[in-house]
Amino acid sequence: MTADLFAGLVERRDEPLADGAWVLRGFALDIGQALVEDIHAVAEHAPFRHLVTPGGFTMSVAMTNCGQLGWCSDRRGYRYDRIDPVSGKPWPAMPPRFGRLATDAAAHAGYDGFHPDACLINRYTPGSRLTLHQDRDERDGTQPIVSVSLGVPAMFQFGGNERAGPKQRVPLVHGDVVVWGGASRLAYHGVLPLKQASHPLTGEYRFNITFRAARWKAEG
Ligand code: MD3
Ligand code: FE
Repeated sequence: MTADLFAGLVERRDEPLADGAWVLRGFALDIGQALVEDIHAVAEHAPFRHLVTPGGFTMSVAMTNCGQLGWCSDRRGYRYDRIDPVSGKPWPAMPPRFGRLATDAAAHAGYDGFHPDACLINRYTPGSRLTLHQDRDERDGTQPIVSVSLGVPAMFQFGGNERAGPKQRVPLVHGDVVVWGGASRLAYHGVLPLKQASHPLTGEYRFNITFRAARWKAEG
């Protein structure tokens, strides 16, 4: 109810973030509740879990996946896998609403024909964070990544192509979509520790969905 009330009041606008990267404010706002319901449906089949990094640290962010390929981490490394190692079964299919949103958002930012085969869902509780990293487990750097923020707001950190370079801080709130491509595709980024807060649709949680074309390879 509250979400619907605000849906018409929050501004939709496109903000350039860096070369090739756009923040589409409120792009997913009108389907926010449906997306949260889809996340819960995915998590019934592939529960959220805390992955271990190759260095032996347990991540504070809980993760699950849907779509053909899921991002996995353990002591052996990072990889994309067709099978959920927890259930031993393929990841749940990507909800049709997810695929449409990813393709529409990418096209809106100038990346036509984006068809993700991998969808990683991150779940944050107060204090959860993602330390500065690059996303480079995908085969083709010409394909963008689309990310959707839901629930409690977070402070995103966005740097350049070197870990030690200058960083901008970008607040991301419920319904915001970010498209990362082109010259920004290998930029360092992270999420600062989530603050304690409550959102009418997610309680104390923040969810972030990222869409990737993990195995996609350009012709020629
Ligand atoms: C910048 N997730 O799952 S996507 C991740 O809020 C991740 O959970 C963030 O970073 C989160 O890997 C939001 C942000 C993102 C993704 C890909 C990028 C930023 C990027 C690629 C290049 C530059
Ligand atoms: Fe990332």
